[in-house]
Amino acid sequence: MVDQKAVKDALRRHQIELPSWAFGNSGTRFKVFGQPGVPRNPFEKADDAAQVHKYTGVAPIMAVHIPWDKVDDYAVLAAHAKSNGIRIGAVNSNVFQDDDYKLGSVCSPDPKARKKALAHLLECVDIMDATGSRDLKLWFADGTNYPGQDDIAARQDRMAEALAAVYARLGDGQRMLLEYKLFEPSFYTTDVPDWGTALLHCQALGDKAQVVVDTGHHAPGVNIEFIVALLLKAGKLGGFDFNSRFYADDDLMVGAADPFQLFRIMHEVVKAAALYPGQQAWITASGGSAAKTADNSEAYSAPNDPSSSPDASPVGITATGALAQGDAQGTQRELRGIAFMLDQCHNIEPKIPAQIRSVMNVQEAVAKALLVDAETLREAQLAGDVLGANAALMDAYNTDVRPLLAELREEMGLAPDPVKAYLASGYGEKIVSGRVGGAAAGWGA
Ligand code: RM4
Ligand code: MN
Repeated sequence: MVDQKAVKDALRRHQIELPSWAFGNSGTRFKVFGQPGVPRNPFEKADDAAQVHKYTGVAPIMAVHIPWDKVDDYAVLAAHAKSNGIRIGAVNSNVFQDDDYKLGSVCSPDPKARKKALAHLLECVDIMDATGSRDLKLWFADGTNYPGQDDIAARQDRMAEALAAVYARLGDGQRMLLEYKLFEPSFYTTDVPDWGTALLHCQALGDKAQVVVDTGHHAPGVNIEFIVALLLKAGKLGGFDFNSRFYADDDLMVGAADPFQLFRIMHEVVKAAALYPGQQAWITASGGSAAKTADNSEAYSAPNDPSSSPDASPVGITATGALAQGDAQGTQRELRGIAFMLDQCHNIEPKIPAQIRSVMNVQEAVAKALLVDAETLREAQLAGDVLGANAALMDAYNTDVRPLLAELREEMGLAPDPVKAYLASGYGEKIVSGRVGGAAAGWGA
């Protein structure tokens, strides 16, 4: 049996980062349907993000996108966020919306375009200094449309050169997260199309460079949890961009299209003790002949509460010593602080409730992953009990965790139903009547 209190403790500690751009207008290349009351500047985006945190209690971070969130003084923006109970998270660079980037940014054959792109990336690190952000998130639209258009290998060299220059500029406690994407806007090659390419670059750079997995950036059918498991093992998973998709990079609400996939991903995260810094280690299936210890049922005990799990091993070492200790500790050090970000657009649904729903969807997947009975699963796996092992996973997935989450919210002093509480608050009406005049924020603004 899994300890419910320990599950709740873990859920309380797991934080989700919101994208500023989810609060602005968005659409497809066919049409942007504007919504009344959307923010007109980054300060109003922070106000809206703070609402999501207010009703969920686990989303105190807002990522920014530059120049969409350009302000005169980023320290003022950070202070504004702080006064609303949130902070500024990842700084997302934007080297894809300028005429100079027609042939790419850091990979462009044109040295002027490369120089301009690099200057922007370095400016983003300056912004991190001002906001106190830990993460620089790099996504490049770079690529080519036609065979022969440019030299694939030479473009990799240009990418590596730019990344190295940015890496050298990072300060203590700052990381760069490299995001890959299969295709779009380029249709023949993309310069960072997959996790292998991203990982090679990050490995060449060093500890402060890690990979971001955007769940919408793979070919259909790709086993994302496998990628997650390997990046976790390598200590190179820096963060997620969560969203869901039916076809390509749909940017729909996370957990909407395939909640089972989200659960499988979070199962890997929980197993790797990477849900939050200091998460107590999970018992792994690679335990081999490792002896069962007294604290197996406490696999999710609060990490800072040794009394709840007297036999618990230090963070990074499984209770059974299942992983080689050196590996586990090394991996844990690299993993500290995976950014669980949302990267979504709410084209037709109201934005703030959609973000609240998305946070709830992530929490449901995490709760189910935490409910997997580690010991039962491990025993079945080691015994070659295919059906038993699968059942251990499915039992957790099929648990209705909504009552547990409602209870947790009440314990946190929150309403049990965050969407309902937000809708009843009148904030939605207030921004519609209050935000008149000025230009609504949106893609490219
Ligand atoms: C890209 C990628 C980035 C996001 C932009 C808006 O496809 O997912 O993370 O910042 O879109
Ligand atoms: Mn993304």
